[in-house]
Amino acid sequence: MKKKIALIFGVTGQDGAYLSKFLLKKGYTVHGVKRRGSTLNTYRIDDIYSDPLIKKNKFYLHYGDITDSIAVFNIIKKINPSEIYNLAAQSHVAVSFEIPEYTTNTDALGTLRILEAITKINKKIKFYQAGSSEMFGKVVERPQTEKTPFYPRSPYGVAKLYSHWITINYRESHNIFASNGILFNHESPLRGETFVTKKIVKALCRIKQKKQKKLILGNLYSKRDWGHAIDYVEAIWKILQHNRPDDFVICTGKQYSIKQFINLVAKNLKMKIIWRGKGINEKAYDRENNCIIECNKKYLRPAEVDTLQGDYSKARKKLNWKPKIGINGLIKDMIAYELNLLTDDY
Ligand code: NAP
Ligand code: G4F
Repeated sequence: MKKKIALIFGVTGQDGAYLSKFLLKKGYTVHGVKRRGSTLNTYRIDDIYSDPLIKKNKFYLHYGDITDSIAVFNIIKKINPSEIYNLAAQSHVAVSFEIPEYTTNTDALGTLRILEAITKINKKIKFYQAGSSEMFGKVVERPQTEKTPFYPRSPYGVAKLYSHWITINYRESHNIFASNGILFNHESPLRGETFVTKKIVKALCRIKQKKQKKLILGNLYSKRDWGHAIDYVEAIWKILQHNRPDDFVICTGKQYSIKQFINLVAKNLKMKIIWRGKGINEKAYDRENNCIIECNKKYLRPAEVDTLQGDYSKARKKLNWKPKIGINGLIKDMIAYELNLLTDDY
C-alpha cells in the first residue's frame, strides 16, 4: 500500500483529536497544525504526542494558522501529504456574531488558502472541508439532505457556506479531489466547554456532587440532531476514500430539544428535576426545590437555528456509513468522563 500521510488543520480540536487517533490506527503518518498560544492547547492530543527526539509514533505537530497564507503554503509544501483535512475554524456560532470578521477570515478564507496552495503544490492531494448543518440554518425542508437549499443564520454559517462552494468550485475548475462533509452536531467527552451538551453534562454532574449550584442556559427549545464524534471522524475518512470527490450529509436522523437533552442527562444521573415557568422564566428544580437551571437572555442568539434533522441515506449507500452510537450512548460517555474528572479532584 502507498504510504499515507495526512495533514490536519485544527488538530487540537475535538474532531482533530479523534481523527488523529483514528488515522494513526489505520497506519497513517499524521501531521497536525497547532496555533501558538500563551497557554497550552494540546490537552486533547497529549496522549499521542511525544517529543520528536524520543518519538514513539508517527504523529507530528507544526505551528501555523489558516489566516496566514505563508504558513499554510509552507506547511503543505514541506509535508506534501496525500490527504488534507481542514477542521480548523472559529467553530462557536454565538461567538461568530461578536467576531464576524475574524470568523470569516478563518472559516471562509482559510479554506481558500489551503485550496489555492494545493493547486500550486500538488494537485493530487485529496482535500476534506469540514462543512456544517448550520448552513441549512432556517431550514426550508425536513429532513435535510445534500440537495436541501441553504439558508445560513450566523456569520459562522455564512462563512462555512463560502467554504462549501469554494471547495466545489476548486473541484470543478482545477480537477482536484476536494470533498465537503456537511456534518450535523457531534459531541463527545472532548467537546469544547461552551457548547451546550458539554455545558449541561458537566454542570449536572457537578450539581449532583454538590460542587455547583446552578446552570444558566439560553434557548431550551431549539432542536439538534446530535451524534458522537467517534462515528463522525470515521465518516470524514470514508469521504476521502470514496472513488470520487463528492459532498455528504453526516447525521443520525434523530432530533431532540435542549430541554429533552437535559432530561435525558438527568435521567442517566438518576436526578429528579421538575420544570416550572415559561419562556425565559422557565426553571428546573431539584427534589429539595432548589432552582438548578435557569435561562438568561445573554445566551440567546440574534438569529437562531430552530431545528436540524438530517438524512444520511447518501452516506449509507455510497460510503457504507451509519452512526453506531445513539443519544444515550453519547450521554453515558460524556457523563463517565466528567464523573471521572470529579473523582480525580479529591
Ligand atoms: P473545535 O473543537 O472548536 O476545534 C477547532 C480547531 O480549529 C481547533 O484545533 C482550533 O485551534 C483550530 N483553529 C481555530 N482557528 C484557527 C486558525 N485561525 N488557524 C488554525 N487553526 C485554528 O471544533 P470541532 O468541534 O472539532 O469541529 C471541527 C470542524 O468541524 C470545525 O471546522 C467546525 O466548524 C466543523 N463542524 C463541527 C461540528 C460539531 O458539531 N462539532 C459540526 C459541523 C461542523 P485551538 O485549539 O488553538 O483553538
Ligand atoms: O451547542 P451549540 O453552541 O451548537 P450549535 O450552535 O448548534 O453549533 C454547533 O453545531 C454546528 C453544526 O450544526 C457546528 F457547525 C458548530 O461548529 C457547532 O459545533 O448550541 C446548540 C443549541 C443552540 O440552539 C443554542 O441556542 O443550544 C442552544 N443553547 C441554549 N443554551 C445554547 C445554550 N448553546 C450554547 N452554546 N450555550 C448555552 O448556554
